[in-house]
Amino acid sequence: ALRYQTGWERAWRKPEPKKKYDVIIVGAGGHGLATAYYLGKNFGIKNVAVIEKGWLGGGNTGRNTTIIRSNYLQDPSAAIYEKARSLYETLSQDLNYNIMFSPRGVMMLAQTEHEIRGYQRTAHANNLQGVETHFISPARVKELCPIIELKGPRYPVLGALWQPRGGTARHDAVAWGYARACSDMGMDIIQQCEVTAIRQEGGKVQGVTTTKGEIDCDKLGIVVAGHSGVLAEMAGFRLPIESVALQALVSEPIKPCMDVVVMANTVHGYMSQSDKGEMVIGGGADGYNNYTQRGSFHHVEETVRALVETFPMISRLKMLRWWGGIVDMTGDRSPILSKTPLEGCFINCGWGTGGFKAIPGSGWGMAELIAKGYSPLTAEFGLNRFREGRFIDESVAAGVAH
Ligand code: FAD
Ligand code: PYC
Repeated sequence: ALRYQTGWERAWRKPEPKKKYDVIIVGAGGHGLATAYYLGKNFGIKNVAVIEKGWLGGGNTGRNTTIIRSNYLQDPSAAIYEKARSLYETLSQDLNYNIMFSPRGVMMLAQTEHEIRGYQRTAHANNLQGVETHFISPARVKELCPIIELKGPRYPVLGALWQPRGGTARHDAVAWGYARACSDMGMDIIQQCEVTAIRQEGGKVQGVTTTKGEIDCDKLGIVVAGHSGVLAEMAGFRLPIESVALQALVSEPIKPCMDVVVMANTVHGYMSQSDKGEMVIGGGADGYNNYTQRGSFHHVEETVRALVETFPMISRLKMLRWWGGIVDMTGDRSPILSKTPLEGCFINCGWGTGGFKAIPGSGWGMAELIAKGYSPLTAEFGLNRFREGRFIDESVAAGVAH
């Protein structure tokens, strides 16, 4: 039947690069595309190119397990993650593209006394920040997710931090929706085009050298996740970032058995069920720096062990696909959205294991930073915080072991 499906319009144009743009964004992941979108939508800046070395959404944006939540501890984090979560609520309508946002609820299990205290603290902080979360009892955990084993062979479930409006969305639809909207505004998304050098004169950015030639710009945004260190080196500065592999896997599809997202951070595993019925699974990041888009064997073993003890009914499931992405980790597990030592050059990175949920808020703030030189959403996430010791410690909220 698909034979007759011809003449479809391209969702986004396939342009050749122009000689010069007002703004170039390097990296067509969710954060780069959202930045371009809000530059156009909120500030009318549309002479923009998004340059991508592979295919758009082919980095971590298309490799993640799509968990969306905003249950972070510190005020600047809650502000940007909740801005993102609230934009996700209406993103399908905004982009006229179904991103399948599913606010089914996210729970983070407390399996030690220490975690109970940590999550109760977060619930109190979230209530002050206007983010709805609750610390719930083991009985309520079982009610929300009947397939959980509360006793556990190693760690019992003692409660959970529950965010009822957290959930999931279709990851590549987020990239595709933003890409189509950017292209419709006249922006150029240039794929299969690697940035190989950043050109500068007198301390100010001039443009980039790419595999499709030299392209000039007034302003440059570096939004390349696991390759941030590489691009920063091209621009002449260093970043407090490490790149490591984080892996995920999905099972064969089964009947609906779980309609919430569960993260079990003490035993290091998390799971949700996709609309197709596959169980979507992930665990901790690898313990050594690398640029491979696949994870280590010992981590996947640890992840599967953790999930089998939390959900014994999955012990016979067959796994279908297994992949990895390169995540960019900062020491305080918070992102960097910042001006850089090179005038006109901005950077958005350090989202590590948890940036999918942040895409709309990050794009919103980054666009404001590039357009106006300041954004209240990004102000605390500058590079200077590392020099000044103003860390935004989110190692508990990051959830994923690292
Ligand atoms: P990317 O999507 O990686 O985009 C960067 C782009 O830059 C890439 O497409 C790359 O090709 C391009 N690029 C790099 N170098 C160059 C160059 N020289 N020239 C041109 N282009 C270049 N987050 C959550 O919130 N929830 C989750 O459940 C979750 N699960 C995850 C599970 C896994 C297995 C992984 C790997 C990550 C997970 N994350 C999760 C994290 C999330 O995926 C990332 O934080 C987020 O997708 C980063 O988006 P990005 O746009 O910054 O990067
Ligand atoms: O940030 O919620 C998250 C997450 C879950 C799995 C990977 N990251």
